[in-house]
Amino acid sequence: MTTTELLDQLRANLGDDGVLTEPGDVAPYVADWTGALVGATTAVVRPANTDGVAAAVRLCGEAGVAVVPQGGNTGLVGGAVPDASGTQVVLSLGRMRRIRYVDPVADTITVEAGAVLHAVQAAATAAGRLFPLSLGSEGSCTIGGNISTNAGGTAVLRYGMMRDLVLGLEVVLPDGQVWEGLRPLRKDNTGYDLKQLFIGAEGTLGVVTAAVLRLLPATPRRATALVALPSVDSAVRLLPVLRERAGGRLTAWELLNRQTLELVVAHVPGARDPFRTPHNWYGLVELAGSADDELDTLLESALGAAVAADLVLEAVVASGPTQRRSLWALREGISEVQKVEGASIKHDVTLPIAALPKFVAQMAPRLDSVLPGLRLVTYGHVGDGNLHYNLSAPVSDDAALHAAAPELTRSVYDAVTGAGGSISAEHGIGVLKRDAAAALKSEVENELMRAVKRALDPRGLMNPGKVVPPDSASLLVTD
Ligand code: FAD
Ligand code: 2HG
Ligand code: ZN
Repeated sequence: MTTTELLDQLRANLGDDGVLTEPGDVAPYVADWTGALVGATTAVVRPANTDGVAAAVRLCGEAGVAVVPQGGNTGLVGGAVPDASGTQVVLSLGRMRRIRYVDPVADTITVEAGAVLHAVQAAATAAGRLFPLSLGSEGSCTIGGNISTNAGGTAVLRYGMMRDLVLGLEVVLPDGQVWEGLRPLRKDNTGYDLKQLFIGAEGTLGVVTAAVLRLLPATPRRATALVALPSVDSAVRLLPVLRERAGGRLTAWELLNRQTLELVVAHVPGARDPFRTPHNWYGLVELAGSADDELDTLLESALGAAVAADLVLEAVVASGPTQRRSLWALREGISEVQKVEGASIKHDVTLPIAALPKFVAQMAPRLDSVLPGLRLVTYGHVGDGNLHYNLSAPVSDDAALHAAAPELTRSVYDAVTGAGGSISAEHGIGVLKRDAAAALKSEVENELMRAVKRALDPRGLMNPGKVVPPDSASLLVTD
């Protein structure tokens, strides 16, 4: 089949508005959120339902054309954008946004893959329940993308990653068949748990078209505080104190360094440092509970104990929803701010939590000796052992960062793996981390991944070049 014939067939199946080819129309789909990766595409297809997805995948297969699934295109590792060849087709789930069904007895919500996370949270709230996944990108990322990246975010400490919230999936397989796994069952031990293969597969094994998700009890009460910390060590030692005092109500325990706070205050309109004096480290803690929970009292007494134990220097407890939102804005504005501050490198790493203080202490002088003036934008989900150990270029010197990037990243990855950590905690592998991840895994593990890929996608047409280790893993760390 020629490209023209493929486009004709796609239009016949999906309608004219289901196939975009004009450069201005496809532009938003071929560049990633950071703007650093820009590919090209034959067409962007936008099916309106599962049959349309199956038809598009089948037709692309007949033409031998690769398919790149895309949700909200907020991914940070280049998984959702096509390569530069111009031969791949982007399959956007953007028209499949229906919330199909909320079941208050089974405590589930069934949604199409293109549903935006915020809309799913809102539907759960309207039903008096909670869908707890919480990301800075929740206004544009989709459930299909969250499933395909096994997204994390700020409430993992209490509710787990996306994988923990998925009960069933509907998936269009690389040959166009539909796998009907859209089951709401909490117990189903009938062999391999196939849905797990597609969670975190970043679109390399099929296209997720719908999901049944778990709902949780609503948490209308919140207590939130920003605390000034003497060190990363105090952030780590505070975790058991907070857990002991707040039990299951502890929902978020986030960390940021002074550099990060300064950038946010400089760029986010209305953002301000709530403390009178600067501190090296800050923690954002949130408890959430039912209407009867006395969370402010609980949080204040936990923080009082922390101050007495010299783990906290000072604290600001939000007096209401407005102040709560402004404290969260200091945390959630970081990605945007780093984007406007010039070139940066993202290191989404996880370590055993007790290893974080040593990691942070040893990295600063090591990286500064590689590139003096480098800005360490260190923050993340400290309660999960997950740091965004991001690096921003020295002021007005993006070229220096680009030149030093391989050495900086190698140094970070060496320290992370030396401490038993992982180089991708929650963003995935995509194209940016594929070779680095392969170089750090055993050949047994790499070959298992290739075998799974071959079994489901023998022709290698589903999001090729992403996640799966190349045949001989390059030992070079490239990002
Ligand atoms: P996309 O970017 O469109 O795609 C991501 C990957 O999934 C790609 O490989 C794509 O091919 C595949 N894919 C998408 N939809 C499907 C589908 N239906 N079927 C099969 N494959 C599919 N991530 C976190 O984990 N935690 C955070 O706290 C967090 N915060 C963020 C904050 C900001 C400001 C930004 C920009 C990003 C953040 N992210 C975070 C990263 C990103 O939002 C998540 O990875 C999110 O899950 C991606 O969803 P998406 O719909 O945008 O997916
Ligand atoms: C966060 O926790 C996200 O804010 C984004 O995972 C991290 O932009 C980043 O590097
Ligand atoms: Zn994160």
